[in-house]
Amino acid sequence: MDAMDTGPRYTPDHELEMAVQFLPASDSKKLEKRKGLGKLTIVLSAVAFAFILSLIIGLLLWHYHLRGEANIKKIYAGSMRLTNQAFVNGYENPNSTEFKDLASQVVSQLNEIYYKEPKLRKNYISSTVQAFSEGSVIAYYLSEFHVPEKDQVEVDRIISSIDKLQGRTGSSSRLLIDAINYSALDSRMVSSTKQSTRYAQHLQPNVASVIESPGFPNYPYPSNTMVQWELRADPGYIIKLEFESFSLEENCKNDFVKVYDSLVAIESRVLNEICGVFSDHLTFHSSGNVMLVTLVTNDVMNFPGFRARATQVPLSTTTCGGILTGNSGTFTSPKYPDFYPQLTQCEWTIRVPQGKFVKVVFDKFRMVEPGQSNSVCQKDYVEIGTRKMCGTSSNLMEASQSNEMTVKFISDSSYVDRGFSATYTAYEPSDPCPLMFLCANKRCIKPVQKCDGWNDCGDSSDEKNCQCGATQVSCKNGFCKPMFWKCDGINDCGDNTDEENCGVCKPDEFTCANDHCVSMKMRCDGQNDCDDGSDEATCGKEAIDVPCTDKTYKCKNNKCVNSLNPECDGVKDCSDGSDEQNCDCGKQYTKSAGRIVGGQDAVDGEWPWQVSLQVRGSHVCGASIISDSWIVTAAHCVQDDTKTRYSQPQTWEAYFGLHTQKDKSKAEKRNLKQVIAHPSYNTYTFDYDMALMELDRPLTFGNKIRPICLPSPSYSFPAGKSVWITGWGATKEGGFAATVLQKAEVRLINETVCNNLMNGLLTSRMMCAGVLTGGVDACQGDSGGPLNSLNAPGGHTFLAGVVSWGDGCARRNKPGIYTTVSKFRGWIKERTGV
Ligand code: 4AZ
Repeated sequence: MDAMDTGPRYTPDHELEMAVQFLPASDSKKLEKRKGLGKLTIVLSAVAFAFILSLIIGLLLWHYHLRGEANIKKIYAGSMRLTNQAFVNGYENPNSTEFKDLASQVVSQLNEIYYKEPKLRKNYISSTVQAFSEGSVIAYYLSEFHVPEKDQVEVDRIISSIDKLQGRTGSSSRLLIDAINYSALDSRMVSSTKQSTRYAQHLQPNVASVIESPGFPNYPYPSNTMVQWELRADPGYIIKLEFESFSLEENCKNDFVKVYDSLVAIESRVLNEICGVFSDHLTFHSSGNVMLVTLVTNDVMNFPGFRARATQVPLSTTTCGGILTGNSGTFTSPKYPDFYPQLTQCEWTIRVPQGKFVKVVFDKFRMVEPGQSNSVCQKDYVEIGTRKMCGTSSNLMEASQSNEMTVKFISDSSYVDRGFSATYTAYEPSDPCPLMFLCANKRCIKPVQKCDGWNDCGDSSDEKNCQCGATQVSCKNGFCKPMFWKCDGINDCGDNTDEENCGVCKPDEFTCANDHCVSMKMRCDGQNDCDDGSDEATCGKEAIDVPCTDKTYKCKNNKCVNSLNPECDGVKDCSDGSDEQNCDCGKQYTKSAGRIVGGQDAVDGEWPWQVSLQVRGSHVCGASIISDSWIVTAAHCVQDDTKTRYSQPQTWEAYFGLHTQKDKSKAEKRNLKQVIAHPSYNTYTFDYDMALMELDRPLTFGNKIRPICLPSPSYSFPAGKSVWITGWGATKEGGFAATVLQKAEVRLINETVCNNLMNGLLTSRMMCAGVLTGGVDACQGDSGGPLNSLNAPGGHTFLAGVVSWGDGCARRNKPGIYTTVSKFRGWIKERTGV
């Protein structure tokens, strides 16, 4: 159950429109004087009168309309402590008499404060109390002003020093106040067109409350919405908020979640603003017994949203710092890898044996905060000696000149982050890196890592001043890179040297689809210089019919066009429009920006064509939906062994719309009617590793179940293109299968480069994808699943490959090998009609 449903729900948002006042009427005496004049005079007077009247109306319109527009609605969020009040339970419920009574006193007091200051009095509209919390009583409120643009800075200044004004309130007021906190409300929350909802929840001991964005997980959150969750814990407790799933739009300007250490959205109390996709720890702690979570969306794209668990945990003072001794050890910022608490100060003294020096390496380091310059670090930072460090870095290192080092960590009241995880080691001053290479940043790396093309030091010092060997490319900028990276479509040198002179065309030449080279000047000049028309493709005019080759796209009417990947790109290239037919495929209803090895949890519904093929209730292979009755998998998944007849349809159950293997109840299940392995599949070479499966009953497509697009035989997937692999396979070589569907981004790798890396084992029906540094790959159990390639112009995902084989998983220089689907387009059509 959504625990939030149990809390009081109210929508206090009021629409406060500008009050309109009229100017005094015209002077009536002047009008009386005009009585009794001659006809002409009367006519002239009437004309003059009409002129003056229209002038006055014009002036009035100008005054109210144009000048009124220059007034900007500003809402200030504030909190204050009422020192002479004691908290009663009724203050938690805005409908209670106690709440209303105290709220009206607070509003009167605020009115009194604002009326004292002419600049505020003039622009003040009204205030509303949002909530109260313990200690003595803290009041949270919003005050609305309509401020002319020119006065904004002044009003901001007065508001920021409001605590001085409150001292001047009349003695009649019953409330004694202090600890006033103010800031202008985030302008994205001010819009009057947003639907606004506020939920309140008092957490129960030992019970987690779940808060979810509206519609989660089945529907994307709504547009133009602001939802606030007001969370309270018992006195003496703080709130721990853990996001279990988080998928919002990448751009925080559009949609965002803000978490506040307050019950009103005061900027100085914001813990963080988050958007995009998170699959790792995203946990916040309040400093007191209240927290406010806000979700704000606009009308640009909606995403699945989030689910979070809120619990109350006992308040304990954060202990951190201390004395660290020995030759090595680790230490972290408080609560790492959760977000560190605000207003924290820690100090570690690292003392290593006499005669040795200290080296600290920060494996993880993140203290990012809006308004904080990474060179000055005035908000949250780590300080070692005179050096202050903030921002984010993966290779921070500090070394001492004695056997002692002091590391300080400081956080202020707003914005918290993940902090750091660090390792310290003692080193011999005369030999900082025994038998190792000493980087300029004092890191030690293995000698073989020097000049190997990889930036192992982090500061590239291991790749400088290198004599390139015969197996390396000499980059113009002095780096040496492995030869097999040459011409792989990726700029490894940094200055593109490794991608120049790739045996195709010179820099001032255009590479035709048929690999001919023509002068760049011939591109889009109206002449078919390449012979295949590719130099005239996508020049902003209609595609031209060209003789059919294996590089051209064949329309339904058997004519061929020269356009690159014309299918479903939103542009009609074929004269019969067939390139834009059958395009109800490859659309991601639920999309995010980023186990498979080195991947992350997919968002539920993100890969709606992903299938889990199971035998006796266990996941065995992946597959992809290509129509309501057919799926594609790998032939090696359907080879019989001594125990199981994988080639038989009755062995299998196929699950659709599945996210976590722990909950199959929500997924669609189908049995199979037939299994067709490619007749040329070779069990030794894995050549022709493709199979088709027909379902016993057609699927009904919805948001979480839909087909992927199949590429035509001419579809081009260039080396270097970023593609996604998905599956429930092992999360490391020899490891266990994933529970939640995993996704990982990899790149397509040049065929020649890959064949060299795979010792010549590639055939023309295989393609390679991976991250050559290692760490990201498909693995056992991902087989049969999709290699997803997004065609940006049309926004459709194409099935570039089927997970087939590899030399282990995620090893350096060992990409994953995939069956090239475009080579099987004819066979698929022949066997399935799709
Ligand atoms: C497998 O055993 C498997 N690293 C699939 C993919 C890869 C390796 C093994 C690629 O199903």
